[in-house]
Amino acid sequence: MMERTLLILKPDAYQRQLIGTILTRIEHKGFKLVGMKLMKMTESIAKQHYAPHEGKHFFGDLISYITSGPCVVLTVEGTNAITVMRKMVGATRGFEAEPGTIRGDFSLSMRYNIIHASDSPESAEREINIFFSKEELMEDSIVIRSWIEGGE
Ligand code: 3AN
Repeated sequence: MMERTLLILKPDAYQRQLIGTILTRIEHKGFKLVGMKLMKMTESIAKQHYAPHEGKHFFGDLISYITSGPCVVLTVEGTNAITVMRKMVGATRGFEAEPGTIRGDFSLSMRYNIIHASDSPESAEREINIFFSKEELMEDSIVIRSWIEGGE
């Protein structure tokens, strides 16, 4: 099933200059980038995004971290994008994530775990709408197909 999911390459990924490496994995897997922004999240946007964790003991630290530096926010599209990206991302805690996953290869930490990926179709829709307007999401498959097929 064609799906879209929201990814956040977090401030630790930016600081460690891993953005290109992670984007390469996502593109090589076959996902299409349909939305992409470099942004330093405001506290208000961060709280909206992490609303399901409000009240938890780590909420304050989570908001401080995600607003501490630039993030790359993406919407990607492809077959079963939500499940497949969660597999590619790996377990929440870097020290538990399997080698070969993004967290497994690049993080040992629970908080500084490089990347966020939506965990369900409902979260994906909610999260995409926080970061992207309809006009900011590319509807480009026809253009790309004509290139691949050697059209004008
Ligand atoms: P995931 O990012 O794997 O979906 P969530 O949604 O459970 O994980 O948690 C969101 C973020 O909150 C995690 N990426 C992590 O940075 C932080 N977090 C989750 N659980 C804890 C915890 N028990 N203590 C500190 N930080 C946590």
